[in-house]
Amino acid sequence: MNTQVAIIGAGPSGLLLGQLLHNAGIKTVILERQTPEYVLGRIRAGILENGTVELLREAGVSRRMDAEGLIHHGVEFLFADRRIPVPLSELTQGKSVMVYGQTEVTRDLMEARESSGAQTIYGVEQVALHDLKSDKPYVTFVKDGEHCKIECDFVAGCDGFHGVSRQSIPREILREYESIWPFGWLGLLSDTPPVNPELIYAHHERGFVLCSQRSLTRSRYYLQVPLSDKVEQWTDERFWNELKCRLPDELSKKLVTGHSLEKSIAPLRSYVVEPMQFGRMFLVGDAAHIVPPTGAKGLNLAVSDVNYLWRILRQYYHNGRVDLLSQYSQLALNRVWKGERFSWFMTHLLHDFQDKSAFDKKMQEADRQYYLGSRAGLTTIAENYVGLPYERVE
Ligand code: RFL
Ligand code: PHB
Repeated sequence: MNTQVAIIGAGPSGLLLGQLLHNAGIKTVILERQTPEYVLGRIRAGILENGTVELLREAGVSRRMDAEGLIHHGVEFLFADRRIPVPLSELTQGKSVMVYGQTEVTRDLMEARESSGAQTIYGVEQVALHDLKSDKPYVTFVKDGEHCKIECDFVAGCDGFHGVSRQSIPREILREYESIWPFGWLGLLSDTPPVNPELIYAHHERGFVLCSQRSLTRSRYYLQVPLSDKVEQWTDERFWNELKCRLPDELSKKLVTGHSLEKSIAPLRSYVVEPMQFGRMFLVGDAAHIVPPTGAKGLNLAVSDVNYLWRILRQYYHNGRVDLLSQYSQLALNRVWKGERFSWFMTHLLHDFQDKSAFDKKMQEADRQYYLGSRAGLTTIAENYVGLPYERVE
C-alpha cells in the first residue's frame, strides 16, 4: 500500500487534517486503533474558538455545525458570590465562541471522510513508524492478524497523548515540559436545560465549578475533586447536591437535575514536547501537548496545529515549497505556548489549592480581584478565550 500522507489517529485532528488534504487532492490513509463507535463515545471538549469554526468551514464540514451550534457572545465568572458577565464580543471586536461538542465535530468529520472515499482503517494494532529521517518513510501495522505496510512521503502523528508517534522521536532529541495539577475534574452530562444561558466559571472555597452545555436541552457540569476520588463515590444525587452547594442561591434554585448520561473524572495536566517534528513526521494535537480544560483550549490547539500543517503540506505539494516543512514545529509551538499559558492562568485563578501558603492564597485572591474587576483584565481573558489569531503561512 502507498499514500502521500499517512495519518495516525482518527480523533478530531487526524480526521480534520485528512479532510483538508483530501480536498486539496493530496492522498491520505488514516490508521486508528479503536472502532468509530469507541471514538464517538468519548465525551470531551465543548467550546470552539472562532478560528476552529472557520477551519471546519474551510474543510467543508460545517453544515450541521452552522445549523445546530450555539454562538456565545459572552461568558460569566463567579467568585465570592459576585456574578461577573464577560461580554466577549464587545471586548474582542465582535468575536465569539461556539458551543458544539467534540463528539459532533468528530461525527461530521467521519461522515465526510466516508463519503469522500478516502481510506480509514479502524482497529489496527502494533502501529510502528520507520525511516522518518529518510525521504521514504513507512508505517507498519497489524490488521485482523495480517501484517501490513504503507509507504508514504510524510507521517502525521495525530494519535493523542498515549500514541506511538511521539515515542518514535529519539529520547535525546525530545524536550518535555510538564506540570501535574493536584486535583481532577468530575464531569456530568445530562439531558436537562442549562442553568444559565452563558457558561459559568466559578471559584468557590469548596472547589471550582463549571456550568457548561451542549445544547438548549443538554448540560455539562464539572466539579473540582481530589485526585484520590473515584467516580463510583459520586452518585448523581451527591453530584447535584455538591453543585448546588457551590452555586449562589439564585442559580441553585434554578438548577434542573436529572440522571447522568455520562460521568467521569479527568486528571489535569499541562504538557508540551519540543520539537513537534522529526524528519518527515509531524506531531499534531494531544500527541504533542496537553492543557488543563479550564481555558477550553485542548481541541482548539489541536485544530491550530492542523491549520499550520495542512497549509505547509499544500504549499509543498502544489508549489514545491520544501522550505516551509522545517517551519512547522516553531509555528505551531508559538501558539501552543500561549494556549498553555492561558490554560495555566485560568486553572490557577479559579481552583482551590489546599497546599498553598496563606500568602499565595492572598495573591490568588488579588489576581481574581484584578483580572475580573477591571476592563483591561477582562479584555485579556476575552481575547484569549475567543482564540488568538493564527500566523500566516507564507
Ligand atoms: P485524540 O482525540 O486523543 O485522538 C487521538 C486518536 O489516536 C488514536 N490512537 C491510535 N491510533 C492508532 N495507533 C495508535 N498507537 C494509537 N494511539 C492512539 C486514539 O484512539 C484516538 O482516536 O487527540 P486529538 O485528535 O489530538 O484531539 C485532541 C482533543 O481530543 C483533546 O485536546 C481534547 O478533547 C482535550 N479535552 C478537552 N478539551 C477542551 O478543549 N475542552 C474540554 O472540555 C476537554 N475535555 C479533554 C477533555 C480530554 C480528555 N482526555 C484526553 C482524557 C476531557 C478528557 C477526559
Ligand atoms: C465542556 O463543555 O466540556 C467544557 C467547556 C468549557 C471548558 C471545558 C469544558 O473550559
